Amino acid sequence: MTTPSWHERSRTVHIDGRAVIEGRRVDAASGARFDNISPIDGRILGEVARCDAADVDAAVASARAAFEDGRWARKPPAERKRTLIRFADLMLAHEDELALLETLDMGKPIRYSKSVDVRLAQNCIRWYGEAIDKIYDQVAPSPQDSLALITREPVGVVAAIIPWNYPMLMAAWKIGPALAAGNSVVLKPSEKAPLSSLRLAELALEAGVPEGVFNVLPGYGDEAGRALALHMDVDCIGFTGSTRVGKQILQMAGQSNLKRAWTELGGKSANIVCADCPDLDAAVAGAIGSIYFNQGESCNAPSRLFVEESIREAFLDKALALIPQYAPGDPLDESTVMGAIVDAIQMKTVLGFIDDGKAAGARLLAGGHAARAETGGLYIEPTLFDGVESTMRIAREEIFGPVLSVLSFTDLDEAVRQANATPYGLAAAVWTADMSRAIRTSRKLRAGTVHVNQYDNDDITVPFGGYKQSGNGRDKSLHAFDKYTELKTTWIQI
Ligand code: TXE
Repeated sequence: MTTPSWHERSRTVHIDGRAVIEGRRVDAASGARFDNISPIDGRILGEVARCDAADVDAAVASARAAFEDGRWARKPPAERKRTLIRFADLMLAHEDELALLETLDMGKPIRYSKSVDVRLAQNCIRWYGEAIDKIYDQVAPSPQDSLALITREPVGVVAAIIPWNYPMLMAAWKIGPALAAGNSVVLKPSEKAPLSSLRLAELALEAGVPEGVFNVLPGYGDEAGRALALHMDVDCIGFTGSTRVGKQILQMAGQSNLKRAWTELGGKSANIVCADCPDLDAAVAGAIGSIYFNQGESCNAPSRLFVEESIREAFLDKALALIPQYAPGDPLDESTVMGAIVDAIQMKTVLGFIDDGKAAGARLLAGGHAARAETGGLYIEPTLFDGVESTMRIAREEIFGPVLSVLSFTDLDEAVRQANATPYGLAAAVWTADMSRAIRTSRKLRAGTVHVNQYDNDDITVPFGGYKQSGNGRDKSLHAFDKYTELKTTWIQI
């Protein structure tokens, strides 16, 4: 028997848009729903529960009760570990289904949903599961008549609000450390891509995460999201999304119960290629591959490329030769590397930036148009502007689409100054064979991650997050536990 194609499977995959509260699939209390539209071809995948404040109250009450009775929080760490590893195993066992839901929901190519999103997400859950029974608390250097303990405790009920660009992975980055540390979680996925989060909650239950410990509420930001951020019984909120909404999240945390609030926000990352870069082909492939990966919908996408003037032409020749490989294709075809833009709003935003670049006088060398309109889906050609000035909007604002702005430089210090002249500070890169220069430059770049002679290599072992208006706190690595735990001092008189 031959394996059915992704297209065939896409017609039979089970879509359930109901919320998960207290371990059960439920409609929104109001009964309201909205259509889930696939950007691949405009088809309606199904209906999704439009949760609001009433559902938030129910999910938070369920999470609180689970936390208080200790059904998860007070389990031995080794037991939480076993459950989370089972959860990761189940994600792998269902990798095709999860990959398909992700691709249908937000348009990324199936090859990456499977080889990147599901793989990294399950690895994240597994890694935090593996870590939790290997972390020791501390004994302070206390006097002889005392014993002072410094211990970590789960913070309680954690709300996680995530975006649509890597829905499953962003869910894993939040729930991995939060659940491992013993918290209860209420996750609100983006209204644009809720399906994988809902399925994850079912797999978590099947793995043995107790009811009420992991709830998922699909819905809109200004309804379910806002109610979570303002809730008086949520102890901590982990947010990934736009800087605009990140600022509101911090305000709402302050306005309500001072819940701990962690934000991972936008970026306008600079990629600096010096004339002495060790391998020009690798620098071109890194720059092009990273900006067009995920249709440019990555918070750390290197959207500003600073190339040393003496190699600009050679660089551009090679870049333009590569770009056709990134032409958008059918996301359900395994050979496709560039998929659909998430929705009509994002499509309009990106095309608006392209018009803006043209009007401002940047030279459009590749792309610049919508594509594959005959499919009924939303696609944009990989786009490259040369001759971009730092003052142009396309060089200053986050586009979140497949648009690369090339700026050239003759003085590295000036390039670094311009690289830092942004409200953002998520990622940056420098390419040079001179290691002293690389280290000096990476120290000057004000970004949470600096890549040297590569762009996309990193893994779960290192922290991810931003300086400045790219947010606070860090996802990934053991540092993420800082966000989801409280430090307790216990001073014992002997
Ligand atoms: O993000 P939002 P959107 C940037 C990117 C993109 C722009 C808009 O530039 O073009 O943001 O995308 C929830 N209270 N990034 O509109 O609105 C919302 O429902 C509480 C960068 O999707 O920030 C979703 O779950 N929650 C980013 C989440 O917040 C609210 C990734 C993110 O939505 C809310 C995504 C409110 N008032 C977009 N309003 C990155 N850097 O990774 C919205 N939400």
